[in-house]
Amino acid sequence: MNFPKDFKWGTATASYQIEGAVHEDGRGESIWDRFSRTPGKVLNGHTGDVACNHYHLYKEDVAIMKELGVDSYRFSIAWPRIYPNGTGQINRKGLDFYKRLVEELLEKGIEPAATLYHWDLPQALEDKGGWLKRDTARYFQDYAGAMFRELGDTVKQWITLNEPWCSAFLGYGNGVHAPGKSDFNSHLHAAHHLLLAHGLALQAYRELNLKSEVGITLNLAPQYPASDSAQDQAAARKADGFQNRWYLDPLFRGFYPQDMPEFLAAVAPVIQPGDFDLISGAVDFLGINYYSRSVVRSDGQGGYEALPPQGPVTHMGWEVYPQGLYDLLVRVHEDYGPIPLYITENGAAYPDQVEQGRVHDPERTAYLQQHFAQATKLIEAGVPLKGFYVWSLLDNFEWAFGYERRFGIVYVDFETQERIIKDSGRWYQSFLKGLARG
Ligand code: JJW
Repeated sequence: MNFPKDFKWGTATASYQIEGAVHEDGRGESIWDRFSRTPGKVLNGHTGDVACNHYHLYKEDVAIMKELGVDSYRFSIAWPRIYPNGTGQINRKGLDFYKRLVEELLEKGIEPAATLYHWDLPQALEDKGGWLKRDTARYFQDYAGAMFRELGDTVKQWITLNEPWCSAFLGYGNGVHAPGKSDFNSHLHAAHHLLLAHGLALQAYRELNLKSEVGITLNLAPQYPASDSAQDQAAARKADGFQNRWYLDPLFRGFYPQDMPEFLAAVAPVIQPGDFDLISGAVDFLGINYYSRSVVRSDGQGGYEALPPQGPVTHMGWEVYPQGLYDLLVRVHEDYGPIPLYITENGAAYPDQVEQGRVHDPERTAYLQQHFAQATKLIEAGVPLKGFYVWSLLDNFEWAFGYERRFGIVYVDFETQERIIKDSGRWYQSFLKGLARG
């Protein structure tokens, strides 16, 4: 496989999923601490209290990345470590953790890429209404601005939000994620305030004239019609509007999709003049998290439904469909580009087991290999794909599934905190060794 010399290869994680140490150094409560303690919300009642204990083992984890040979590490900053109540005075001890982490990465020659919001909203802000409230976007701007000033260009890539569709819909629309609210219309208020938070953070970033890059990460999934019928094609277009265009259009065109009247009516009350100018401010790149696709058909009543997976699935039940990565990025490039693209997450969960100190995970290796092959094809087709981050460095807290879904290329024994590089991690290591890199 051929990749440009400066193509960035990385691994990705997120604060609540790996850090643990939830009561240390003045960290405040997040919505995921509260949600995971609510009976019935997370499989087996798992919480992020200890997770991978990365807060204490970060040096070991950076050493593993050095051994793998990655160029870049995508992590996230926990807002409640910086502002335990969401706003006010910086908690220096919390910030110091990220300063230590960044220093360790730079010392080992690994570029830090930081996400500012990967779902761990301070509970104190949720108590005031969370993302349903416009003020939360303002508090996010203050937090983001402080991080840009404190860490600045030591972080090479800044990502404002991770997967706002998940924060808005799973958090406020169907209640599967924290804070566990379920009201379809108001989830679009949350989505709007998240997009506004991104726009305000972008404004704060531009004021500082930093040399690093700033962008946003969306979880996008191509929606294929089940047949050529007009009904199924319209169904796929609707699903695409909900999953993809509702975020891409405001960011890159400055308005919501006009073919979605119910959505437009629901969001109208929270839109204020000037919002779209902020939301559509120029980003340096778009991050895309790609895992799978959907095939959808009309339900015969103006709505749509997804077909069962059409091929092999991962432990998440998600179809393995590498071609979808290609189709998706070509489409994003054509409809919204030109804009540099990064795959900020791609990877697969499988039920791994340790056998004599080894973890044999040929399916994960195949998954990665097939998706890397699509990345080569994209570059050959002229799509400005600049990097690829494997989700995840470590097995970790997979949200509503707790520790029962292992996405790592490094196995974590959650009893002993022992790390074992899986066969897929060894494969990634030899793949990286074989590349000509500048
Ligand atoms: C959808 C649940 C029905 C994470 C979903 C649940 C049921 C409509 C992986 N990406 O751990 C999507 N991940 O933190 C970010 N991506 O629906 C990083 N998407 O709703 C990874 C979960 C997800 C999901 C999980």
